Amino acid sequence: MNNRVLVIGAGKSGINAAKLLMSKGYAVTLFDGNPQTDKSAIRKILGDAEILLGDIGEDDIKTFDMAVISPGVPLDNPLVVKINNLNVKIIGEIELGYMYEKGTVVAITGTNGKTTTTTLVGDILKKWKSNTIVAGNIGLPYTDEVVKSENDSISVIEVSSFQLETIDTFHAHVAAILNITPDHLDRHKTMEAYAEAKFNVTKNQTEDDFVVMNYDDDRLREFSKKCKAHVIWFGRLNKPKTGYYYRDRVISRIYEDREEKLLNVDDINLIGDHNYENVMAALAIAEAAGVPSGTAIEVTKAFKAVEHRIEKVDIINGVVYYNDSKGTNTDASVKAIKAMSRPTLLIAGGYDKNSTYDDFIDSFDGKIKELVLIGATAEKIKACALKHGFTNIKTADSLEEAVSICKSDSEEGDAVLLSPACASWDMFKSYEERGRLFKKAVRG
Ligand code: UMA
Repeated sequence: MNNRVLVIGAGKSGINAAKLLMSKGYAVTLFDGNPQTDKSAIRKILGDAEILLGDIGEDDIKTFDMAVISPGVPLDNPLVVKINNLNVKIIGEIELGYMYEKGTVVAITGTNGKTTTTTLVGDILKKWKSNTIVAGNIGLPYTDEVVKSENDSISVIEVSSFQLETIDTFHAHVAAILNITPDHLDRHKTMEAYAEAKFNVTKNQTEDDFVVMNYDDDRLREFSKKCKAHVIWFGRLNKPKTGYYYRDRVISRIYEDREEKLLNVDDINLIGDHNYENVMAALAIAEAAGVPSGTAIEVTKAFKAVEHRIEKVDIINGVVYYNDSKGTNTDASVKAIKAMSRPTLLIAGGYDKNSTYDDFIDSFDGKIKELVLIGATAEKIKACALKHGFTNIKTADSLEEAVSICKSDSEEGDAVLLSPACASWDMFKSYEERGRLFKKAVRG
């Protein structure tokens, strides 16, 4: 690597990429397209690093040997295009982190279930090897955590399609693709391009590696034909010849000639079929990483739902409140709705990612008794719901107002679920902020 590096995006990823590069002696310029970015907050972490806001001219770009981009910066961003045209090498922050990786990598991607699976795999591996690292899209930048890696450590990294677009030498000994359903189409444009980005997680894998994939996903079955790594399947709707299989509340390990019952899902704290898939994926990843199955099962039984993922907030006047703020696409929200066992008042709506909502509304299936809409997509979702004959809809100007509508319209025995089916970026900084505000409003 060369001397002058431009880091694009002054969020969590960019700041930590800059910090890592500076610690290695590089001259770093941190750039953010938002002219309002608070320089003083950044300086508290990066000291005297050069910070540029707004725009950069060609002459300045030419002075850099390399650029590192944050996941949220699209490759068709005009600055990124300019940098490319000027032949300055561009890598993503995951690739940068990998340059300093000393141990083995487990990389987990998929449209939904990434964080739950990554957290569970992290817990299992930590029980086995205390120097396990958990990082990535989960909210802990890889560039920050990788400095703790050792020759015998394992880094469990949650990787998004955004992060996978810009890897080069990144090599996962164990990769996992949990599922691929429509998401982020505003950025990737087509499902094919989105899937290709996810497939990148297997880039650089060899016959000595493993890839864990969902046997119920046709796209992944087709893709498996091209994988060099050994595939470990997990399935719920279809039984793989070998791999993991969930049926009648039991998860089993299927071998060519026999089946071994591993776990009854009534003995775990997660609910919903999608979570049983996450558990199967985690057990498969642990197996591929070499963890004894007894250890993996013991940790799985003790594991609790991750914050913002169908997280039970409280029971007030007989109404159960669930925070599923991580329901940032329709598929995730459909799963949350399916996991509800009571008549449910649903709060949905948010940032518009060019999604369609037909499947989401279809999944209501008599279970949703009222829909309270917020955010940029409120009118779009309302029109779709009316088209499907669902009429009990209210709109609110804020999340607090939506919670208060649900409080007055619900009755004992109901559930109130925040599962927006949309990203949060129209009204909030992140889905975490949205989820925390929801919890505050519920308890307030
Ligand atoms: N920015 C620009 N130009 C652009 C776009 C953004 O300058 O064209 C600037 C913004 O003004 C902002 C900064 O870039 O200051 C934000 O960078 P970022 O969007 O990459 O966000 P980070 O704070 O660095 O967080 C990122 C991930 N965010 C995204 O991918 C959008 C976080 O995933 C991740 O936890 C974090 O890195 C640590 O690795 C969040 C996410 O929503 C959870 N991910 C999506 C998802 O899970 O669906 C992919």
